[in-house]
Amino acid sequence: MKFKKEFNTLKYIIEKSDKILLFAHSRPDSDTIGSNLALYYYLKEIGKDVEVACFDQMPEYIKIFIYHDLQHPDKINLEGFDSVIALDSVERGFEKIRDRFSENQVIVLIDHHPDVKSEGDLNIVDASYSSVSEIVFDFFEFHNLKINSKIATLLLMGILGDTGNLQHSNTTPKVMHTVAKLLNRGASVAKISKMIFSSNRFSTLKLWGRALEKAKINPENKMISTVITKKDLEECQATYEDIAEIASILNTVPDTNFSLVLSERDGGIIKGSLRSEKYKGMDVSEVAHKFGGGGHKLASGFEIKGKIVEDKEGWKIV
Ligand SMILES: [Mn+2]
Repeated sequence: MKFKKEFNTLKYIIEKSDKILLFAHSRPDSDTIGSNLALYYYLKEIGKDVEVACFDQMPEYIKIFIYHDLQHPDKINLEGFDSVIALDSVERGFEKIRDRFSENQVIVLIDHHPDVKSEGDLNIVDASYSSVSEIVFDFFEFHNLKINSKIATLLLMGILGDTGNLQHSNTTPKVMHTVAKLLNRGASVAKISKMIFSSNRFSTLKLWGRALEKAKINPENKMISTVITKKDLEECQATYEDIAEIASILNTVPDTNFSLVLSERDGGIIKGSLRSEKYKGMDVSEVAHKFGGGGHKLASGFEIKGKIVEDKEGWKIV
């Protein structure tokens, strides 16, 4: 197992801390919530004073599964914590509060995103992990910590979320073993499948409809792409959260190499989300880098200045 030394250090840090802050990434997903809450319940169990902080609240589809009040970082006393553990959030929200901690507060970073440049006092960062929930599971297993069914369910939720229900190429044999172990510890598949299959809001489906209708395939590079304007979001009463899945859906079309979803954001920014599948043999992070972005081989993103203009012929970026 990787991170033996780090897992020992983390356990030591936890033992020495009375008050611990956990941190989830902005617009939280099931991995950041699953890993944060799994650790939260463990730390509570051993008598620690713990809070989970995040700049945003939990999305509806997770709320129907488990509810937890996430603390806005501006509304809690950050100086009061002995240590802080940022899970899945290193450069996705945590950088905004990082400088507000002092020298004698211990900072732990646990992440699986590539291109993570920040460093804490302890870094457990590895892009070969499917999810932070998988890393947290390894920590529990390494120290033989009790994984009850609640913790098992949360970690499984995180792993399923980040592997697209074990469909993405990050579903390694080790992930499958971890899933089996979590099921053995009582993770509730019924609960999770209910969450997965009842998670689509009406607004999400309407937005998907728009995006799929506008999709086009470039025969040269076999890119399948579409656009979402602010008007689309307003008319469907959808949010940015509803955009996430579209790039993956587009990828299911045979004979395409990768997908691109361009969506209008505030301040004249267009966000590009790139996705591909391992069998397609494409590295979308190369495309993202060309536009000053970054990410994984199979999931990347970038931001450009511009506007999406639509007319009878279709759409273009100006
Ligand atoms: Mn993650």
